[in-house]
Amino acid sequence: MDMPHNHFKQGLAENRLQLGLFLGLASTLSAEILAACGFDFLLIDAEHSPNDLPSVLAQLQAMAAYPVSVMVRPASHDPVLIRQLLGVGAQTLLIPMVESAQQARDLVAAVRYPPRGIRGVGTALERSARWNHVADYFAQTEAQTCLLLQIESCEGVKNLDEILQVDGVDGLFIGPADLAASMGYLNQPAHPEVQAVIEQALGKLRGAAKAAGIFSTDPQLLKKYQASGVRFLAVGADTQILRNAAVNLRQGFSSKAA
Ligand code: 3PY
Ligand code: MG
Repeated sequence: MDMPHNHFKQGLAENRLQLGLFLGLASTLSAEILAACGFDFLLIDAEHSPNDLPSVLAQLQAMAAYPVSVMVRPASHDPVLIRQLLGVGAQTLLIPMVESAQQARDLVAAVRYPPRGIRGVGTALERSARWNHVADYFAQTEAQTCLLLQIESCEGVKNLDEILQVDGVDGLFIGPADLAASMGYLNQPAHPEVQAVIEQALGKLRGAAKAAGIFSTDPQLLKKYQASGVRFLAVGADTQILRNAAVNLRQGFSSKAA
């Protein structure tokens, strides 16, 4: 059988804006519902959400039949965890809290097989190779893997120029919440000083070989980010959509009996 194609990576290469949502509900049902809603990518979050390897696998399986790209955000840079996530079939990884070129190089090595990297070989046991049904798996896997790193601290911003030079990184994603916290503006991602740093970082990424991405739910900020050349945008989270829809529904009713 054919190697699964990474449409998200292709979209970035063709300069097509990729719109997505974070998935934090750790539910195959809600993942499958959202998979049919027209987003380019859905990001299974295992950094802040209660997702583990089996729940990531189950959601990948639930969404496999739908025309959506799936990304996974692991909780750490651990190459063992990264190997396992790639093994269950994640093709695009978003790695949080990358602060140096060395960390970026280590992460590139974690997603590549020797001699270019350190990923362990076990395709007979792995969904990534469809248990060896994909005949030319080793020839194709690097081209179908997409590595995205999060820049979300003062240190990461300081080292952005060097991180941008690291071969094998496909995109850099600004995390406004953590960046704001790192700058001393906890819970104020829209603070003008935070926005100035984000603008500067996006300016460096414009025209660079690596795609820029960011998260926001603020329509004004999203417009601004889009105008500054961002190629992948996370515009919400399943948890937040559910919460807001439930609050709005409830608010439409009076508590008083007629
Ligand atoms: C952040 O804002 O810190 C994120 O990781 C997601 O956008
Ligand atoms: Mg973050």
